[in-house]
Order: sequence, then structure tokens, then C-alpha cells
Amino acid sequence: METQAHKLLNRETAEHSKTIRKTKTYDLPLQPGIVHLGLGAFHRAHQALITDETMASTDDEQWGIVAANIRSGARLVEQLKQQDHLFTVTETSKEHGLQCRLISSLVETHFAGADEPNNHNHQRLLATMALPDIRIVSLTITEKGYGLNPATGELLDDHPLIHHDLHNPDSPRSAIGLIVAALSLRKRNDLHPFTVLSCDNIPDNGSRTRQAVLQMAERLDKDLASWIHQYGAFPSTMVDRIVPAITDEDLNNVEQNTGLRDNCAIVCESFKQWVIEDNFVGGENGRPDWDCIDGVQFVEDVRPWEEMKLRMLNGAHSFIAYTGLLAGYQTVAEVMEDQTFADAAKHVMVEAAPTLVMPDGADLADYADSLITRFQNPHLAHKTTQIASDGSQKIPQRWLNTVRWHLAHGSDFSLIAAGIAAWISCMSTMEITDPMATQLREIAAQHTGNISELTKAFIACSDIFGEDLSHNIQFIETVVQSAEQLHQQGIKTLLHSLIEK
Ligand code: NAI
Ligand code: CS2
Repeated sequence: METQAHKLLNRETAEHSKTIRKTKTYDLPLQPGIVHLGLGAFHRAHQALITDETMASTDDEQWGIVAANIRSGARLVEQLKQQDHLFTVTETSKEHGLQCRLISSLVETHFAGADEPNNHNHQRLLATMALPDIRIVSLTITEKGYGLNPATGELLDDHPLIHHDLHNPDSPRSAIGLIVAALSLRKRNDLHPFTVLSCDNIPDNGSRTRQAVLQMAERLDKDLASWIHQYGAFPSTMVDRIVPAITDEDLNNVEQNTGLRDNCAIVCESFKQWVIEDNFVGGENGRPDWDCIDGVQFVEDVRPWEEMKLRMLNGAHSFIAYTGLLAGYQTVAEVMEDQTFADAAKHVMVEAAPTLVMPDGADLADYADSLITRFQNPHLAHKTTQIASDGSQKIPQRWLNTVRWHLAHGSDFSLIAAGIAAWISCMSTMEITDPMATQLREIAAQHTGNISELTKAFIACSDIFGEDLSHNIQFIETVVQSAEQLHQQGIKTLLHSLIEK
């Protein structure tokens, strides 16, 4: 019996289904040109989709993607193998409803997880990264995936995987270690380095990745470090598309909408943006012409775009997550239906606005309004718990640089102070996933019942708040005051008082 999954394999059915849009069928198999580490929801909805559309639009079919998971995600790798690496992306918006696309830019998938029983898959992945045709290694491995100090961006030598790779350079387990080992192989084989393209929500993501790679290479092989320094490329990027973790309800809705069961489906918003520093090994020939796709542009300096997005969108997102969790809301859309919370989220964007050097042509008020509309998307079940995860790795770039600006200018940051108080409350009372969760929960246990001391103890974590803020009296007192008001009045009363003042 032909299963629904077989229908997805049958391109004719999928491509000519009334509800699935497919731009073009390639003269398969595509030539691999990119290795991607971090085959998660975002890569499929963003870079894999954009690359698929680019190859279809330009007939340049040398950018097939070899995607790998080196941490979690073994099941997804196997599922994609079973359906010829095809999957669907359903784009949704408040105005236009649903549009489903069939994506075929993935040519291979690997699982080389940290817990993989043997080294075989890692060696296969390394060998692939060292192939002459591979010109880009891209990353969506989460903010915690690089093994960096969240406040400074420095490589953490005592991070378990970084420590392993410094002592086992030929069988690396971390993304940084794999990149260093693969570049070493390429140097030995007299090949150019690949461009390393971080697509994670970390500030100066290209520069920080470069610094981490060079830091590890310096420790292992100084000639390799010099070669990477001279010939490598690590462009920074700003990436934007809201892509929640898929739910069973999503999968059922996609099946109802398309008549096909795709367990690798993605549901996301229709908005997408990708701003990329145009700095690739081999210049324009070293990358796809991604900018032929709406929402994608190459620029000289990504920073204005990155800071606008990290501080306004992501800053409001984290605020919505923690304050919404305290109010019992499960999704961003639910939080946004409560006008007090929606107004407070807008005020967070207003606090971020004066700290920004706006990119050419960007209008701050329009951008803020567009973010509110995107957050209200009723088709997206974007869980507050998902956004709340890994806060120790996110807060520095989403809130703390805005706080530093306001401290230097003597201006108000009371909404972000409330957000920090809400984060501390969530980390102290809920099961929130975070690489520093154990340390933070120990702090909470030591200061139960004393809000002021609890708040000061959290702020003393200089790996998050930096040496400056963790000793800044004005900052500490502002957050302590907010935390005490939160404890006495509850989140909604606190936010109402702040937006009314
Ligand atoms: P996901 O949970 O679907 O995938 C996470 C990926 O990271 C998985 O492939 C996992 O194996 C890998 N990973 C996790 N920890 C790792 C580690 N220590 N080392 C190596 N790989 C590791 O999450 P999703 O939605 O794909 O997001 C991933 C990243 O993409 C985010 O952290 C963010 O930096 C960026 N992003 C996500 C957006 C979204 O709305 N989902 C939008 C913009 C950026
Ligand atoms: C979210 C981001 O999970 C989170 O931390 O704030 O993944 C957000 O969805 C994206 O940055 C939007 O581009």
C-alpha cells in the first residue's frame, strides 16, 4: 500500500499537489557545496528553503546541503533519509493563512552525536567537510553550541566538549573542534579553507566563531592557526524567521492541508530575513546568489541589523517568555492577547530603540509595529518555555547591552529590569532548560525567601552579567526593587504600573 510518506517521495504527487508549491525539479542529484551543522527547525525553514529557491531560480545546482546533527536529532536524520531528504515548510501569517512548499536542497544527512557509540560517523562527517567541493560550513547549533562565555564570547577551555577536543583533536566532538580538524585536513590536502557561516542568534556571530576556532587552533597547531587567520572567512549574519518547535497538532494540520504525512514538516511564519556580511572564501564564486531571494541581502557591516533584531525582536521575545510564564501563558500569541503584556513588550522595544544605530532605510516605529503583528500570529504555537530556554546564553545580547547604554546615559530601563526579575523568578521556581540551570538552581536554593539576596546572587554571575554589571550598584538596586515589587504585587500589576508611569 502506498503510504502518505511514499507520496512525498513521489515528486510528481508532491509537486503537483494543489497545495504544495515547488519552484523547480533539479537535474538530480544536486552537487554538495555546503555542510550544515545543526539540522534543526530553523535551518530547514530558513537556509535550506532559501538555498532551494536560489538554486531553482539561478540554475546554479552546486549548493546541495549535507546536513548533520552532532548533538541531538538522530531520529530526524533517519526520517529524512527515509523520504529522500525531502520535507515541507508551511509558511503562515495572520493576513495570508498557510502556504506549503516542498524543499529538496538537502542531499545527505548525518548523525554524529556526542553520544554516538563509535567514532565512525564523526570521521565520515570530517571527511565530507574536507571534500574539495565543500565551500561553506554553516551553523545553527544554538547559542550554547559554541562553548563560549556568554558575557565575553571567549572559548571556555573547561567546557567538557572543548576540553575533549583539545586533548583528542583527531576525533572532535564539538562544532569548533570539527571545524578545526576539517580545516587541518584541507590544509594538509592543499585545499582552500571553507567559509564558516554562523547563523545563530549570538552577537558578532562570525567574529566570535572565528575567535573560538583560532583560539583552539593556536593551542593545537600554530601553523594551522596562521593559515586560517590568513585564508579563512567567518562572515557575520543576522537571521530572522520565527520557527517554533513542531507539534503533533502542526503535523496533523499539514497533513490535513496537503493530504501528505510529512513527519519532517516545519511550520513557521511567512516573514524571513537574512543579512549576510559579503566575505566568503573565493568571493562571489564561493557562495550561492542567495540575495536573489526576497528578504536576503549581502552587506559590508551586519552589526546595525544584528543589534536591531537581537535587542528589539529577541529582547521583547525573552521578555514575553518570562513574564508570560509567570502569568501562566503557554504561547507567545496567548501572551499578546493580554493587552498589558502586549503594551509592556512594546515598551521593551522602546527601551532598546535609542541604543541602536538604525540600518539604512529601516524605520524603527514600523519595525516595532511589524514585530507586534508577527508575535500575534495565531497559526504559530511558539511556546514560552522554548524561548525561555538557555536564557543564560541569550540575555547578554538581548537585554544587557541595552542596560549598559541606559546606565551610561542615566536613562530608564525599568521594563528590562522587570524582565530580569521575571527570569530570576522563573529560574528559581520552574524547570527551565539552561546549560547553567544547575548552578542557578543552587543559588536559588541558598537564598529561598530572601528576594533581595537572591537577586544579588543571580546578578553576581559574571559569566552572564559581566564583571561590570555584576558590580554596578545602580543596576543591582534597580533590579532588586523590581524583583521585590514582582514578589509583592505579581507580574501583571507590576507591568501595569510600569507602562502607566
Ligand atoms: P532546534 O532545537 O530545532 O535545533 C537545535 C539544533 O542545535 C539541533 O540540530 C541540535 O542538535 C543542535 N545543538 C544543540 N546543542 C548543540 C551543541 N551543544 N553542539 C552542537 N549542536 C547543538 O532549534 P532551532 O529552531 O533550529 O534553532 C537553532 C538556533 O537557530 C537557535 O538557537 C538560534 O540561534 C537560531 N535561530 C532560531 C530561530 C527560530 O525561530 N527557531 C530563528 C532565528 C535563529
Ligand atoms: C526566539 C528566537 O527561541 C528564541 O530564543 O527568541 O528563536 C526567535 O524565534 C528568532 O530569533 C526569530 O528570528
